[in-house]
Amino acid sequence: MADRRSFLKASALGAAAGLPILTACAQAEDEATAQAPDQGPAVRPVALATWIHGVDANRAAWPILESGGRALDAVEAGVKVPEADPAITSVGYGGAPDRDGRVTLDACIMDESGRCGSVAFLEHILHPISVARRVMEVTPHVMLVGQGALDFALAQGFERQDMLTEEAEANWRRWMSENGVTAPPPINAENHDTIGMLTLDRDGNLSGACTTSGAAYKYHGRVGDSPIIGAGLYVDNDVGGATATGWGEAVIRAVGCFLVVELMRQGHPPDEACRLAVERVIEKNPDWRDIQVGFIALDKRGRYGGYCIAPGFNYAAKTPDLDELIDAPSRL
Ligand code: SD4
Repeated sequence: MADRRSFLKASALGAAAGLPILTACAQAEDEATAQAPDQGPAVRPVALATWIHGVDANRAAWPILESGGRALDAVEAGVKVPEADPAITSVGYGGAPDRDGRVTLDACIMDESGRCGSVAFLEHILHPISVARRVMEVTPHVMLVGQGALDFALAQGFERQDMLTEEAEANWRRWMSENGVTAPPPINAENHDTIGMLTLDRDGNLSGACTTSGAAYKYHGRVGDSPIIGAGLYVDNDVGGATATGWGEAVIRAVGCFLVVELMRQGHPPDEACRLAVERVIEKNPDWRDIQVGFIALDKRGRYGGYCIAPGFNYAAKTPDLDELIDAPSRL
């Protein structure tokens, strides 16, 4: 990894010096093994996912990627793992409810051709990411919300189920009695562990997915960044993909993931693109010292990186050569 990090640094210096990194990428992107002198070999496949639960998500995605399967199938399979895990309290089943005690889910998915699907404020469905994919594949729309999203899911054969676990309900009741109905949702690094995931398959195609139960004890009806294309997730198969975690309102204000991808398009390597996007979030959010926002990014060549405001954010990376959890560098 040390070598990889120094290679990323070298690329960052190249970008700063105005070297034609993007042009080199574009020329090389059809050849999995192509090498630009200052970039090293392209790496495929790659799975990248936020937080420690990203390790298992990557492992669930890996058999698909390794056998030459599609990035889209891999990214969906990956994020379904935390969606179904009751121990993960801000994704899917077992996620913290809103202040009315209802678990409302946000998710989106994007494929290599720029198609995307999204659901927001969706209740009672174990795998919102699969509903988002269905929105993408069988409707002319990008986004369905609330009751309409639920009706669509049920009509598509998804089962209705209770998503509030006993433990999540007990925590919610305790928080409400200690804080009252008008308190803002708790804002700290631990409150944010959405899964955002990016995959690059053996054919060189990228996909991404992001799914969450959102900020704990949010106002009923609140939607965060995670289902919003460009904010919580963005993929451009010519360039790379990015996904976000943290205080969604701050990410939305900066259109964070679109920004990360555009920075990569300008030639910044993924880690530097994430850092610059965090700087933008900081510029746009005067309360930035009190919040957490983290981005991860994966480019077309299999290079990846992450950056966040406050220490504590980590992400998982898996390639043919490594399977690791990385502490993202932070501004604070
Ligand atoms: C949101 N970005 O709804 C998400 C929060 C998050 O775990 O990361 N939650 O704002």
